[in-house]
Amino acid sequence: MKSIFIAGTAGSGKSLLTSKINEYYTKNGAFAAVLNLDPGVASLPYSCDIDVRDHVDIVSIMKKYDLGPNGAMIMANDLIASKIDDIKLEIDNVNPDYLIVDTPGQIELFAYRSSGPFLVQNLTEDEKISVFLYDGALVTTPINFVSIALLSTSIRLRLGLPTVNALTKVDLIGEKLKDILKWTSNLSSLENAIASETDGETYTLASNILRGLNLGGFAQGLIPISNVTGEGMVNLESSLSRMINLGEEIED
Ligand SMILES: Nc1nc2c(ncn2[C@@H]2O[C@H](COP(=O)(O)OP(=O)(O)OP(=O)(O)O)[C@@H](O)[C@H]2O)c(=O)[nH]1
Ligand SMILES: [Mg+2]
Repeated sequence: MKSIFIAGTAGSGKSLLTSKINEYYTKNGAFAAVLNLDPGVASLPYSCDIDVRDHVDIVSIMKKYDLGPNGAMIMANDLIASKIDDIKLEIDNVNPDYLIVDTPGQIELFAYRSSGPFLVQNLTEDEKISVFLYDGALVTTPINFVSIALLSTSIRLRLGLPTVNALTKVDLIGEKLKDILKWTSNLSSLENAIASETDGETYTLASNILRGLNLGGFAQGLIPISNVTGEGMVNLESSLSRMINLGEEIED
């Protein structure tokens, strides 16, 4: 069983992409299943094979412990981690070829608490990778792009998974896509874009962050996609196949 964790900023398109990848594998004759790890989600664009909401109820947690939504999310994630054996049993019962894991919207609560990385490391023993979603609607300015690249690097550090980077919502950003792709392939074009947008302390901070990010690599191979029009999905799917099957494409 190979697992694909879908991560990214709130609203970046994780759940919709989860459903598209599930459809893709199923259409190609593979046995795929979806695990929803978001205890707070009200509705999803796919039907879950395994759902943490069967194990924790965020509304009851808020009421019972008099917590706000973020406090309840933290407690819910810790509770999910404590139920890992039950969830693993469910995964083993389904036993798909591909397990696609939709992660919670509040990525910082998931990734920076110990429960998120614990779940990622221990839910399955086999190969796992992540897809990190850059929200196309967010990264249209150079400063936002650097900020999300910093977040994505930090999440990579926390989850410790080989990662495919994707840029979602390209159907909404028109000509900006060209700029974003230029920024990812040519560091000096991003530095120039930062210089033309800011100066003083913000410029110095952004340039220093960028230099640090560049040492570890960031936004590598960023794949533009639209979950709505399907644009770029073929590229994402082959990139996933290459990474997860170590070069072996799944058969049509
Ligand atoms: N135009 C466009 N809209 C998208 C795309 N991907 C997602 N959306 C929309 O963006 C909104 C959020 O999508 P979700 O899939 O729920 O995003 P998410 O990352 O799972 O959101 P949270 O779990 O709440 O953080 C929905 O209204 C989607 O229809 C895309 O590629 N293009
Ligand atoms: Mg979601």
